Amino acid sequence: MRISKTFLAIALLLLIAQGCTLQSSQAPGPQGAALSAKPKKTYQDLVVGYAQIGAESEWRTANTTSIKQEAERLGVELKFMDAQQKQENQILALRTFIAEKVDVIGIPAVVETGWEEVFQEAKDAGIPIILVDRFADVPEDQYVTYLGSDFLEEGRKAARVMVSLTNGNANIVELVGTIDSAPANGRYKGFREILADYPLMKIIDSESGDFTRARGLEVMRSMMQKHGNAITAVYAHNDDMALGAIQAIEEYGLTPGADIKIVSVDAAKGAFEAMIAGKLNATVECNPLLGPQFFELALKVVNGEAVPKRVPSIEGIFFPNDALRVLPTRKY
Ligand code: GYE
Repeated sequence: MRISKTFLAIALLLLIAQGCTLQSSQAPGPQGAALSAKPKKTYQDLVVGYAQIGAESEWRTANTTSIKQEAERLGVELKFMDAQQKQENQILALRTFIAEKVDVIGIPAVVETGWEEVFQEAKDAGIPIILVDRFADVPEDQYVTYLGSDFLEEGRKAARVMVSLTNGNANIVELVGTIDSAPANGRYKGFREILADYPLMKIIDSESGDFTRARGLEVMRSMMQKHGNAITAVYAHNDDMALGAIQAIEEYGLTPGADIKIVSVDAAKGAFEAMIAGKLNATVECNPLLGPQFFELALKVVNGEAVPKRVPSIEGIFFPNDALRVLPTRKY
């Protein structure tokens, strides 16, 4: 009896001592949890898979740079794959990351649907998924958090700006982003939500330019052939497509920014240059510099810390008047 009491006391002391050392090397946490917790991972221990969509736009290039630079800065081991805008390639990337047993996966889903099967495979392998930039329409238990912009709100902002630029009276051509992608869906819907109150704001045509400048040019060329002078406004779901449209409008012999008002989304450098040249009337900001927030979330998730299910980015709108002053401060 006596011996076992002494033994218990020593065991208790040892446990407390171990708890103290564990706690001192960790971020503050609940005392009880520290006693049983594994040592926490640091950025240098992290292995992260990032299944990038491609390089379709200035926005995407800036997003890639942000992820790569931040991984480098923090000492995270980053496995980066470029899916060339194809869902099957992104699925392949996820399966590769699962086989390689990465700690966490980040993915901007190229389209919203068709992810359940592979997301479940990651879940079964115990690998958490963080949705970055583009949402995937999957059950809530298949991803830990979604970090990105509010695309619906971006569509609303673009519509409000378009209404004021055209005094509530316009024949609009819409250049839609990648079909079934979260940003295209949100920007499409939010725009219409606001326009519903303005009967003279008409969307006379709408087609996908897949978020690229080349497709924006092609689609706008055919729109000019089809509707010609009837077009008074263009709403492009991103700056690259707007830049393509600007070229098509000039080729047709009209003046972009004056004969045809143009509003786009992203606020990338190319848009500022176009605004300075008077060819673009406004751009709604969508922030691609998600690296710092992404890796912070990744580390928390891997260490079992709570993260919000939705982490939004803060964004504004820019006009030609600000463009000269703001351009030198832009990081993308
Ligand atoms: O607006 C566009 C890019 O998903 C928010 O993708 C992103 C969009 C961005 O290609 O330029």
